[in-house]
Amino acid sequence: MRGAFITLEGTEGVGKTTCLEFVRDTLAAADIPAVVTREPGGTALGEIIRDWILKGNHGRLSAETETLLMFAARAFHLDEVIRPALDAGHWVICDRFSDATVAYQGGGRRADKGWIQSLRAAVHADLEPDLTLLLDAPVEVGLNRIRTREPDHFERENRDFFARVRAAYLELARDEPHRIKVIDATPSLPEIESRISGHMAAFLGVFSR
Ligand code: T5A
Repeated sequence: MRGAFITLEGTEGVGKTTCLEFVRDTLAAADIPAVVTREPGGTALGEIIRDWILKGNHGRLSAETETLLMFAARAFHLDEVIRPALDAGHWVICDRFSDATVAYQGGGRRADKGWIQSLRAAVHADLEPDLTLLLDAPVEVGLNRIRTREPDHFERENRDFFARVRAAYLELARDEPHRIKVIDATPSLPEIESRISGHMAAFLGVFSR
């Protein structure tokens, strides 16, 4: 039986990477080792694409080019890391996946969402996350948490851009409530972890190994 595919999503600084560690520890406590990876990234090619995009030393990068680069990195990531791990029965936890493209390039950059969904179908019609934890907070909360670091290509965007990203994420969650669990990311970390624990317990109950 293939392993479970879990993704974490949300706008900048909401705590995905912090919570990912907690998800990994929760699985480890249940004796389920997991492969942890991220997007864009997770492979040598993906990390090059990530580095190139996030550094932002490019000229005008259109929403469409950005989208295609995300899916190029994703297609390779699926072939090299995600599908082999799942097929071998391992669980995979991924920091962002295709929902991020719908939210950032579709919502934030206003690339055509129908086109993005067709790319999604072309690249991984056979595979969607089994569980997505969407950390949600007002844009200012996340941006405040990361305000002391040097902003990357996306973090240089304005508040309206992130409001559109957040709205697109919440729309996805409304469309797929069984897969996408929205977690209020504004309270303290222990409170958020307790909510994640609840979702993980329910998920572990239905996803038999
Ligand atoms: N992207 C990605 C696209 O545009 N399209 C795509 O298809 C994909 C896959 C990737 C960028 O690429 C874009 C989106 C992104 O802009 P990234 O590093 O994955 O970059 O994403 P970021 O959002 O930039 O990651 P961040 O590190 O900024 O945010 P996280 O992971 O959400 O936040 P985290 O865990 O690092 O926490 C940030 C700070 O907040 C503190 C932490 O200790 C840390 O200092 N914190 C809290 N503080 C108080 N209370 C809490 N509850 C806290 N939780 C965390």
